[in-house]
Amino acid sequence: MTDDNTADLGALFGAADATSFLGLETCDDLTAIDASSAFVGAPCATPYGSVGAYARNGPASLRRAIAALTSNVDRHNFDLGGPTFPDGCRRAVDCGDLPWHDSDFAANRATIRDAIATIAGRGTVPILIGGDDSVPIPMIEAMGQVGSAYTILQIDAHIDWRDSHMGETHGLSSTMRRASELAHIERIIQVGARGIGSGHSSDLEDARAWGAHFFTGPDIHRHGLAPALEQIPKGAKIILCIDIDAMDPSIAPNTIGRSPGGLSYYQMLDLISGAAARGRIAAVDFVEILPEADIDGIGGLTVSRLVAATMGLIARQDGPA
Ligand SMILES: [Mn+2]
Repeated sequence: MTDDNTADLGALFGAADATSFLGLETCDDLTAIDASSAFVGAPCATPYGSVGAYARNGPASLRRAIAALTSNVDRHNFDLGGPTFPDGCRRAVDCGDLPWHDSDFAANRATIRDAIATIAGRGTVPILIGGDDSVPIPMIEAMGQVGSAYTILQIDAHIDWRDSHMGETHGLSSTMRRASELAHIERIIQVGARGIGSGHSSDLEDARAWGAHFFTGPDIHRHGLAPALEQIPKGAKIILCIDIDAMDPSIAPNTIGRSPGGLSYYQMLDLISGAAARGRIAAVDFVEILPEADIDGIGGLTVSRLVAATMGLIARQDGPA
């Protein structure tokens, strides 16, 4: 029982205090990493001056949110039809949070780029946990050091095609525009856009002219997920860019850009597993995690469980070692 006399799931299951996500093994030396995927916290990359590093506590909040399940990591996960990490499959590790600076944004981006290139270069799928939505820009850049011809599946309430916002070209409203400029990004599929964001209609026109494929929030609710998944080429190398505001605020209120009409937990999971079934997940980010905006831990619960399920899907990509 906790101090306020409410029963606690962690106490019920016998969970120990967790300093790592899901109680996973930690990895301090990225050059020696041996895992199917890696939780990498990135509190900050290129924040806008008006708001600063508002999502800096995102990674720590997910470790806290799933701490009650640390003793249950090997139990049956009904989201996956087996244990999160099946026998013989490589497990995930937690690499902690990357160091960051509140004014040297180029240094933040270099830190993220180096970490992602090292991890992905070892055959481990990085799962970058933000931080705001500027964090994926250096991650997407880094993937060009280990491969080519990637498909991005972006799941987000916003399209992020601003060329610049408040004089900053590497901020969270420009993520997909910067990705589109990279030679190793072949295709961009964007799912979940809805309501009013920071983009202009001309940004959407630019994106369509580039060849980006859009499946809006209303499209998904009316026509399902299959049309979006069918746009992923068979055998594609996939970079999953997940802004948690893609989800409905009723299940993920822990974000700054809440927008009604969002996706459900199983629509998110089915998009991720559907992508894995089409090709191979090469890198993932979950961003815009703002625990200060959460309501009774509901968003932390949703996002941390989705990250754990994603780790399980990635562990299954290579099958037993
Ligand atoms: Mn967004």
